[in-house]
Amino acid sequence: MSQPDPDCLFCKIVAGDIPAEVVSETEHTFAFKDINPEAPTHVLVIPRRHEPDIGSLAAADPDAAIALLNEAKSIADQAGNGSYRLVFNTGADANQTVFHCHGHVLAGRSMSWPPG
Ligand code: DGP
Repeated sequence: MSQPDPDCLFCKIVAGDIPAEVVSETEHTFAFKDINPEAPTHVLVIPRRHEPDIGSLAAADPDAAIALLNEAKSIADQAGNGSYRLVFNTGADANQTVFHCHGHVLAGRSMSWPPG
């Protein structure tokens, strides 16, 4: 298991050092409400282990990556009618601002394509 990054915001949320509205906890994952919701349901699903993005998580710990996808579906299923968007902003040009892997589970409203 990799060590938490002491400078990482989401590692601090997993550790309970920064408060968050927790939605679920599993062996591999931790989920909490986004502080700036963009939909009626906007939950961040993250791995407990510190990896910067979904690609590095899948390479380092495939079980954790699969667990994250399963938990995202579970959260979306609880949100409503089966329609949801799962977004992994990856890299600064894709608007990733927190470099601890996270999937945005967005549901509860109609969405357009392409995203901005
Ligand atoms: P991204 O741009 O994909 O890196 O998304 C980061 C998200 O993290 C953004 O939607 C806002 C959310 N966020 C940032 N700081 C906090 C925080 O302290 N608490 C919570 N709950 N969410 C946060």
